[in-house]
Parts: sequence; structure tokens; C-alpha cells
Amino acid sequence: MQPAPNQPMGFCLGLIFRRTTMGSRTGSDAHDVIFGSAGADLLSGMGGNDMLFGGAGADTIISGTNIDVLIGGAGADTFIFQRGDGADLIADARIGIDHVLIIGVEQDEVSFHAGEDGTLQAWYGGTDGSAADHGTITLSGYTMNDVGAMRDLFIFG
Ligand SMILES: [Ca+2]
Ligand SMILES: [Ca+2]
Repeated sequence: MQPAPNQPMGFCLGLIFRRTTMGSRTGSDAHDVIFGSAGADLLSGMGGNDMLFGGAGADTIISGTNIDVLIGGAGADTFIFQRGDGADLIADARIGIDHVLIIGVEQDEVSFHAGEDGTLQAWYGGTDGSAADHGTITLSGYTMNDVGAMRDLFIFG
């Protein structure tokens, strides 16, 4: 499978990643398990069902397509998604510390729903039915009672 063209995304991300990044680890379109260092890392899962561990440090973790599990670890982490990223899970998103950025998605394109077992899910993107247009993020440790606080976790660009 050919990787999707990512010129616009690369441009956007360049602005974000100007801050100090110690390690950069990029997965493949297969299933990857990627561990960051104790410092600030840039981790990118690409395609496949990935597990991405930031470890300590202020990490930037890019989900990519398919079903990914993102674990930021200590430090102020940024979790990045875009349309078509599939059904992903953030294990440890902390309000007031970490941030979730959904590139190319406006705030009014995000809605919150109760997932299985009462977990909180953010649904983003359009509703035209195409998988490339939307995605979902399950937020472990939160419920529908926490929807109001999500404005401090999500950023848009
Ligand atoms: Ca991958
Ligand atoms: Ca790290």
C-alpha cells in the first residue's frame, strides 16, 4: 500500500515541531510498537495497528491510520490525529498537561459520546460516511461527566 500524500500535513506539523525534539521514531505501514526515550520524542505510527509509548519528556505522538494505542507517559505530551485515522485510544491524556490536536478539523466537527464500558469517545470529522473523512478517539479514564473539561485538552488546527 502506498503511503498517502502528506504534503499539507507535513507543512502544518513543521510549525509544531520547531520546539526541541530529541528523538524521532517513525513506524511503517505494518503494526509497530514504538518506545520513546526519556527525553522529548517525535513518534509516528504511520499505518497499521500501532502501540506508541512516549516515555518521559514532552513527546509528540502522531497516531496515523488504523487502530492505534497512544501512551504519552510523563511530560506534557501532544497527541496528533487527522481525518481518516481510524479508531484510536489515548491511555493517559491528562487535562491541563497534555493536548490533543486534530489537524484540519474544526471544533464543531468534534462530538463526545459514551463508548463501551462508559469510556468517553471523541468523534471527529464529517458525517459523509467515508472512513477517510472522520475518526474516533477513546479517552481512557474519562466519562461523559468530563465532557466540559475536554475544551482544555483538545486544540484545533
Ligand atoms: Ca505502523
Ligand atoms: Ca519521551
